[in-house]
Parts: sequence; structure tokens; C-alpha cells
Amino acid sequence: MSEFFPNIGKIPYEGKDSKNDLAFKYYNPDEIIDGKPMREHLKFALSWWHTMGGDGTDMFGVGTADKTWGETDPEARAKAKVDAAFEIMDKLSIDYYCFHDRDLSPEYANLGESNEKLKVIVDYLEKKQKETGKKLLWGTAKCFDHPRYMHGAGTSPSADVFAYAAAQIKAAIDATVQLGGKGYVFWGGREGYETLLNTDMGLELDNMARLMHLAVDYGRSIGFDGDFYIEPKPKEPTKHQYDFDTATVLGFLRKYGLDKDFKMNIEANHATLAQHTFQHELDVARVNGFFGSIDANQGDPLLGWDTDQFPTNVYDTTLCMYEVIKAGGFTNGGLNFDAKARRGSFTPEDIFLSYIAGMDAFALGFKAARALIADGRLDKFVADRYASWNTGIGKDIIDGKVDLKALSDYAIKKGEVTDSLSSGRQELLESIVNNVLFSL
Ligand code: XLS
Ligand code: CA
Ligand code: CA
Repeated sequence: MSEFFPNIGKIPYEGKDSKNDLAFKYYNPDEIIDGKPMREHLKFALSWWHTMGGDGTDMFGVGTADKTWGETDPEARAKAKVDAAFEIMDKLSIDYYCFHDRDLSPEYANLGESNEKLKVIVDYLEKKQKETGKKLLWGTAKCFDHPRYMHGAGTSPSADVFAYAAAQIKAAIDATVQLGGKGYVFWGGREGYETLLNTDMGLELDNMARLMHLAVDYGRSIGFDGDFYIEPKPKEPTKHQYDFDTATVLGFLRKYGLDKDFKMNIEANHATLAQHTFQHELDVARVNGFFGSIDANQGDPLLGWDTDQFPTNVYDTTLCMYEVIKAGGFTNGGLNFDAKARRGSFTPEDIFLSYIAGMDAFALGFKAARALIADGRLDKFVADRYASWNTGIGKDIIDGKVDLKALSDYAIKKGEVTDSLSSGRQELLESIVNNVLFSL
């Protein structure tokens, strides 16, 4: 089989002093850390939509990059995409990938034909996985791009659209299970509203939950033992999306009894669109026991939309990996690069340079996060800050030994609080992070 990138070889790890653009400076896939190789800690995944399909098209212009993979026929192109993707994954030492059904295989004349053609590509992927050892991180269905989904999929006012989405999701779950994926994602791109004047929000939320329950029941019935994920995002394309942020999604999952089967797929740029930091979203997921997987990218702080840029901000990757380590690392989840090279970065080399930049930023962030934890100053500070809960009245509150009257008696007797308040030391802590980061 001919190569798609004949001028690019396997990307080597050359270390931080290398000036070779096509080499990793920090990501050493086989470096053993805490008993397992870095590739298993980071579990990088290629996103089929941006990498294999995204040609730089935006609202103001046609594509700038050629993502036809040398084929005009849709079936031949879908197959060529698989070959090209596996070449990219091999050359970049990426072990996983993620897809939407329609990234793998487009829509044909009718749903039956679309399903048949999708199955052909899924069979081909299964064969390629067996040959190479590459794995599926998660699958999902594109229930937002076709005009039928203009008013949503699970939240459409049309029951027929709901049924169509259900059919697509069934086929996407079948594909995920066949390919051994341990995750299935719901991203509610059009599950929201433009105006409440035409919206029955109560029914839409009930229906969204109904669709998820149907998916869980079906998935479990055919042996899917992985995690279902919701990927929060507050807006874009709709003005308001129901899966606004992690906290909102948690309320939804618990209300509808979906909390046993779902975890979060946190995306960096979606966090900032919700006016949160990436770390905030990860922390909310972690402390509630809902951390699952990550869509890694970065936004542009000057823009108010989802730019899906390859991550290069090491401060962010550090604080992300800090949360991942504290969550116990990835189990079924991983780090999917839901990121695309800029429209102006249109050459085949740019695909590789972008992934190298993102993977190195995460490898560096992983090492920095480990160093922060080993340094111990942050953890110690936080432990000391809450020390009043370990003894005395704090412990009595936690142990449920005091009622409101007893607390009132305690506070009256004690008088003004003067001795248990201490500085928050934010500036010191930020300088410790810098100190650790720049001493690596
Ligand atoms: C779009 C989302 C989407 C999901 C999968 O903003 O990031 O790509 O990850 O449907
Ligand atoms: Ca995403
Ligand atoms: Ca996104």
C-alpha cells in the first residue's frame, strides 16, 4: 500500500535539546513512569473529524487543505481515510482514535444504505486494529449537521427526528462495540434552544434523557461495558445548550437516574466558553466521581467561540494533568485531540507538526504535574488551610456530633474569630507553580 505521507517518517523522541521540527522533545512514548509507559498514562487519541475530514472550511471560505485522500468516490475516500489515519497514528505513536459515524462514512441515499456502507468501513477498521494494535477510545453519532437536526435530535419537536437520531445512535453503538471502544459520547450540539418563545424546555429535557436511557439499555444489552459520556458545552451552535457545564450535567444525570452509566468528557475550550477554567471543569467532575475522558484543545482568550486549537499552553496542560493524576489517571478515557491545525496551516506536514506540539505540551504538563505533586508544597498548603476540620469543633461538625444550638453556644462562648484565619497566599502558590515548572 502506498504511503500518504512519504516524506515523513516515524516521529522519533529526541529530547528537549533537539531542533528537529519532526521530533518529539518531551513525549517519549516508551519512557516508563510509575511502572507504565508514557503512552499509557496519556492515552492520546486522534479525532477523525478534524484530522481526517477538516479541510479548513469556515463560514467565510472554502477549505484550504486537501482532505480528499486522493479519492473522489465516497466509499473509496472513506477507506483511504482509514489507511491515512492509521499511517498518521503509527508515525506519531498515537494508540487511539475517536469518530462520529459520518466521519467514517458519509450519508447515502437512505438510512439503510448509510448503515450498510458504515458497516463496511467498521469491518475494515476492525481489521486494521487487529493488524496494528491501535484502539478505539470512543465513538459517537453526528446528530447535528444534517438539516433534519435543525431543531435538535433528542430534543427535536419532531418525534420522527428523535427516531432517526435513535437509529443513528444504535448503529454508532454497534460500531463502537464491534471495535472494542470503551466510551460512547453524547455531545448535544443542537440540544438546546434559540428562543424560549418556541420551546417546551421540560419536554425537551425529558426526551433527551429518554434517548440516553434507550442508548444505555441498548448498549448494555449488546455487551457494551464501557462508559457513556456527556461532553458539556454551553453554546455554539445553539444559543443555549442544555449540557451547559459539568455542574449542570450532573444535576441532569442525577434527576433522570443516568448517573450510574455516564461520566464526563471534558473539553478545554468548552470550559472556557462556560466562563470556567479547564481545571475547574475537571475538578468538578473529579470531586463528584464523574471524571471520564478529555477532549484536549485550547481556545483563544480573545475570541468567544470554539476554536479547537492544538494545545500548547503548558500552564493549562499542567493543571489538567494535575487533576487527571488526582483522579487516579485514565481508566476507560484518554486524551482525545479534538483540535485542528489553523486554516492557514494547510500542508500535510502541519498535521504532524500540530500533533507534535500538542503531545509535547501534554507530556510536559504531565511531568510538571507530577513534579508539583512530588514537590508537595501545594498539597501541604491546602491540607494546612483546612486543618481546623481535623480536630475540635471542626471534627465534631463533620462527625455530626453538634446541632445548630450547640454551634451557637460554641460561637457565643468563643467570641470573635481571630485565631483560625490565615492568608490564602494565592500569589505565593502561583509562584510555586512557576518555580516547579521552570525548574524541570
Ligand atoms: C464540538 C464537539 C464535538 C464533540 C463530538 O464542539 O467538540 O466535536 O467532541 O461530537
Ligand atoms: Ca469535543
Ligand atoms: Ca469543540
